[in-house]
Amino acid sequence: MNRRAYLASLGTVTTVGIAGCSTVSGMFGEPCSGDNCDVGMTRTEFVPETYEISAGETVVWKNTSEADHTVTAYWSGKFEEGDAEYFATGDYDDFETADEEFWNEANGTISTRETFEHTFEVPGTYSYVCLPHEDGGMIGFIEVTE
Ligand SMILES: [Cu+2]
Repeated sequence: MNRRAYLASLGTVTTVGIAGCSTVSGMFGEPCSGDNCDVGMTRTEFVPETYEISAGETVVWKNTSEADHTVTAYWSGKFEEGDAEYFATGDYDDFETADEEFWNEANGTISTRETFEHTFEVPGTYSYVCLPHEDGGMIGFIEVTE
């Protein structure tokens, strides 16, 4: 094979590879990779659905999809495991406020490539939801061990 033909075939392979990748991430989202985030998002799921950490560690969510999402903790008032701090994109203090702000004003979302983080001090299992995709089952869990 001469050099020109070799480069031409290389170019074809590379183009196909990139097109395949961007289609997958664009349409379906992708998991986080590297040190930038822990939980990624597809159009209708948190990836991974369950994420485990030790108390005192910080979880970073990143919207790795093309859709807007929320990360909204699924409890109100006092958390059953102790005085854990409530967490939600938009930094609301409770689920009712986050729910109202989203459905009335579309507030509290994170857009493509935006991140949200929360430090978990109290051990326990935390469930959270994406408000616009709750019906589609977009629910996630953070397992915090001692
Ligand atoms: Cu969502």
